[in-house]
Amino acid sequence: MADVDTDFNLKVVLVNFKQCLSEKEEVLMDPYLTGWKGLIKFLNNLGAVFAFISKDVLTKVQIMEKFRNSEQKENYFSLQSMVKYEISNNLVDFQKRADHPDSGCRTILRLHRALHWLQLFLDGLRTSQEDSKTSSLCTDSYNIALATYHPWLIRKAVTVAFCTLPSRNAFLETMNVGTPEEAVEMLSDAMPFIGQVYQLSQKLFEENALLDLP
Ligand code: 1PZ
Repeated sequence: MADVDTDFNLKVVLVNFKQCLSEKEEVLMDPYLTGWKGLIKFLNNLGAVFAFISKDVLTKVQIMEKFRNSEQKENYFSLQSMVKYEISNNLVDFQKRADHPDSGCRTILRLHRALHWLQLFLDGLRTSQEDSKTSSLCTDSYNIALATYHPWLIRKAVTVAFCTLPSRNAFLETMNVGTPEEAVEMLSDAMPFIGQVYQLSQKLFEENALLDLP
């Protein structure tokens, strides 16, 4: 595959999620988006069948980058400042998408749910037996974290895409951090940070009744 990015290294990507965590327990937007852009690259390396997924993530990252490049950029410095700003200025559609169809809050909520999937999947991969099926680990995490939010057609397409995934060890090698054992070690180091980013965001969205935004 000519367009495979051989410089790619999942460790570098996951470090961005560590950098999201501020001393004030905020989740910083820029490293969050950089982390997602790295995950898009990783997804693209897995094959064309994942293009419809990476395209959706890219669209969402671009929505957020536009806010970060606008006059309101300071308000989008962290997830916490974004929520405060958008809610106090009535910039969030709560019932159905209308005046603010692409608010930062609803856009980040989609990425936040996907981060939950990622956390469950990578933890599953890390703790699974060598002969475990990547597609089953993927499907199990998907059913817990994302499936309820997707219509039938997407659920079907996702299941088909999962079936093309390589074996557990081959998948760990696509992370480009060495042997499968070294990849597992890297995941053990990195996953707590993803977990913390997820928990802080979940708390924020929960406290502001943002978990069901249309
Ligand atoms: C290793 C294999 C990667 C599998 C990725 C598993 C996640 C499947 C997600 C399927 C998304 C399908 C395309 C678009 C769906 C959108 O409708 C939804 C809701 O957005 P809306 O329509 O409301 O604007 N988008 C999402 O749910 C975001 C999904 C992001 C998935 C990120 C995957 C991260 C990959 C990391 C690679 C290790």
